[in-house]
Amino acid sequence: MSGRIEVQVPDLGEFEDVDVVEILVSRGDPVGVEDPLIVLESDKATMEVPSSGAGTIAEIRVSVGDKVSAGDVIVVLEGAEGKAQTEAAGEPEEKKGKRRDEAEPGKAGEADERAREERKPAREDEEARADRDAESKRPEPEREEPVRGEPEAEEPSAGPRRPPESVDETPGERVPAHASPAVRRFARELGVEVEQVEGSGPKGRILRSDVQEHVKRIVRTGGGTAPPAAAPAVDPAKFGPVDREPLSRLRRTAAANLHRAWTQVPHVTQHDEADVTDLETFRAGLRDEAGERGVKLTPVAFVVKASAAALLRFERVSSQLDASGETLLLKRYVHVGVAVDTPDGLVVPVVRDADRKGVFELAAEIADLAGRARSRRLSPGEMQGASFTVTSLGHVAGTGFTPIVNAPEVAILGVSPARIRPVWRDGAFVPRKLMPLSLSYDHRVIDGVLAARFTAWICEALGDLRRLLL
Ligand code: CAO
Repeated sequence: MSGRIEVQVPDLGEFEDVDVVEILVSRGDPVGVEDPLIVLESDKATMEVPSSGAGTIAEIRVSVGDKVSAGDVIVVLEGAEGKAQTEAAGEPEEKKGKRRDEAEPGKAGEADERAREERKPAREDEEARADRDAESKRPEPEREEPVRGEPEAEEPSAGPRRPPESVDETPGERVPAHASPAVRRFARELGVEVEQVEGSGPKGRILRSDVQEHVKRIVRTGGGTAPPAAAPAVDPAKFGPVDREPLSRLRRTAAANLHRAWTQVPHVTQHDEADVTDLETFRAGLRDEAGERGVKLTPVAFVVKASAAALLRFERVSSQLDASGETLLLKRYVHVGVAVDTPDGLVVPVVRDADRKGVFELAAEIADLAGRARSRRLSPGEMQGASFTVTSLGHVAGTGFTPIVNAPEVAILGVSPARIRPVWRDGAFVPRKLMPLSLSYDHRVIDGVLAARFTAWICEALGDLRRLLL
């Protein structure tokens, strides 16, 4: 028979006035026998209503939020082949069993199979839309769908109609992995096991946005590891007066970069101390000459100089991983970034070819870059292309810190204030000026031994500047 078929809600047993929570088809969709049309949800169960015939959806008579009972018309099929479902409402179980047999693959006919294939994209759009609506309006329905790579032969259109499933209603207890068919399909497409997703919908149901958040967290944390639970939202104004200070664009950008580097780069920090007693004597002796040149010669210029020399000797520290993470790009230049503290946040201008510059030139360039960073007059190009970064708190305080690698670079050297300390030498304590250095590095690229040798080499060079000539 071919013509129009009104598909009705089948016998729902004890249920009446059941909520329509999802429409799985759109007008114009071709459907096959037993293809799910809508999802119903009572307070105890959810179920799909399958099509009783094959054809094209001419009308959809229900909307999400409607209440339906057995016999209500859901959709009208055009060019339909199959039986009007008038009989289905209240038909005896044996008959339903027979109808299920008719719908088995091979028996439903090739036309049905083709129809199912053709309508997939349109239906998925509809599902996606329905899910988005659902997130703001209603609880998500549940239905068993193949997960974890179960074969597509489990497609609902080919399988028997499922009876209503009972839902654990224990108050406060989270029902595991409740998600709509569309959400489960969406999760499958992204390779996500829906059981792993934390549901934020009513009764812990998993929404499309939960799957998206889950994937975002995995990407942010570099994959594999379980995402940390979000910090609880606490309103500090409950405990006293609070002022609000919007973050500058620069701070927000820096925060995003720091967070990405912190979560994606496996960091280790190597601490060491440089004996800068002789360096400080030498630096003090250069004060007049530096003044004549209009330069303030601070320890930072010496640290940059020693780092540049070390980078020439330890080429792996001057590298980065390519996008695939499988190839190391060794940089045949020595551009050193110097972190500058500005009122708007941290900025890292870059001293080009630091290995070819003397300490006066380095000191002048660092002062110039720092001054322009603070007055926001750096060009973007002046903050790019570093092979390594030096970050100094030497003018502030502290005995060491763990800087965050300025990715895609693989190492950063933190400098803390030099202080006179007792050092055991030749059977006695002698006063020496020691400067703490903290090298944070990307452990994917740099092994601990390399990091220790690299840092020790810088300490030796700062301890005896003649080493820079070797
Ligand atoms: N030990 C002892 N004294 C040090 C020192 C050290 N390691 N490093 C610098 N100093 C002294 C300088 O000699 C100078 O002393 P005088 O004024 O007596 O001559 C004083 O500290 C101030 O130096 P400065 O700040 O003018 O210049 P600088 O070369 O030391 O630093 C710059 C320049 C741009 C690196 C610095 O101003 C800056 O912005 N640092 C902040 C970096 C930062 O915030 N990093 C983030 C850390 S977390 O990743």
